[in-house]
Amino acid sequence: MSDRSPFETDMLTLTRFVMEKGRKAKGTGELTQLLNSMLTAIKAISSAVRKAGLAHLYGIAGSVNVTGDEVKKLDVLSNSLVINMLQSSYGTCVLVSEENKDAIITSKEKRGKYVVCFDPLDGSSNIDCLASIGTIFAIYRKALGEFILVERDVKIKKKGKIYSLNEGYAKYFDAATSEYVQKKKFPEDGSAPYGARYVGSMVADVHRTLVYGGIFLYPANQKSPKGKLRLLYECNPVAYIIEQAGGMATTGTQPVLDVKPEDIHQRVPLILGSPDDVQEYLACVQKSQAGR
Ligand code: P6P
Repeated sequence: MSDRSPFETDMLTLTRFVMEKGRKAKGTGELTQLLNSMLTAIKAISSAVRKAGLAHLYGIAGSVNVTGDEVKKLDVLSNSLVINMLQSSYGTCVLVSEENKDAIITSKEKRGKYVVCFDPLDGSSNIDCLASIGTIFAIYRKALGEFILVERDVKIKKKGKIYSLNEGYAKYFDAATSEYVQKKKFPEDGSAPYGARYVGSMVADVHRTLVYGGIFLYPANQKSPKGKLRLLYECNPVAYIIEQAGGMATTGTQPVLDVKPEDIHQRVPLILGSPDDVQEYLACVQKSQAGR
């Protein structure tokens, strides 16, 4: 293993990949600059998370965000890092952050053509126990509203062997979810039961689902009648990636990506993963709705 840093070699870093693709696209370079600014913010967040224990960055920042989640010090730091880096990229016009009640409008002199919606530190409830956490972001070009694919050729398995949801809320589950979980634990065809995995950081649970296959569920339940996850900066980004990889992402009644946003912090139920697994869940929904 070379002891030289990536900067001394021609190792393809993500920064270099973005610049290579940007050059080939022969565009204005605005998206390249925006992506590299985002990457710099994420590297700074990653560094802060690694040093959090030493830098006393653990613990609650003493406030709650717009959707009622306790805000941790690293949340506050991560949010300001992303906002500052994105606005200084001269590529954004509007920012939507999980940590800010209102959309953030970029000043005229720094304004560009992209809207960026992000959760600066997803999974923050797991910060203190060092579980996987991460930054989720979606880039919408002003007036087109499309995601920019930044990773090619990733494909999800047609069917997996893992189901992922918070079973602590079993008492709140609707009939379809209860039936589906029962099928995973006690398969009627005598096949092996599914494994259960739940990190509690969507970014980690969805990434594992993409890589290993299976299904992630944060459905509506009696505790969260509309689901918990936010459409613009949690559900849409991961739904797009999963669909691009050949998977499915649904609210239980419609594809996530077909939902017309009504509020920047709107919540929707989210069920996503391998197509055969999501279809099996939808069959439980249809059965429940038919009252069978
Ligand atoms: P629960 C993290 O706080 C988060 O927003 C998502 O990353 C995660 O999937 C979900 O909430 C976990 O919620 O209710 O299971 O603790």
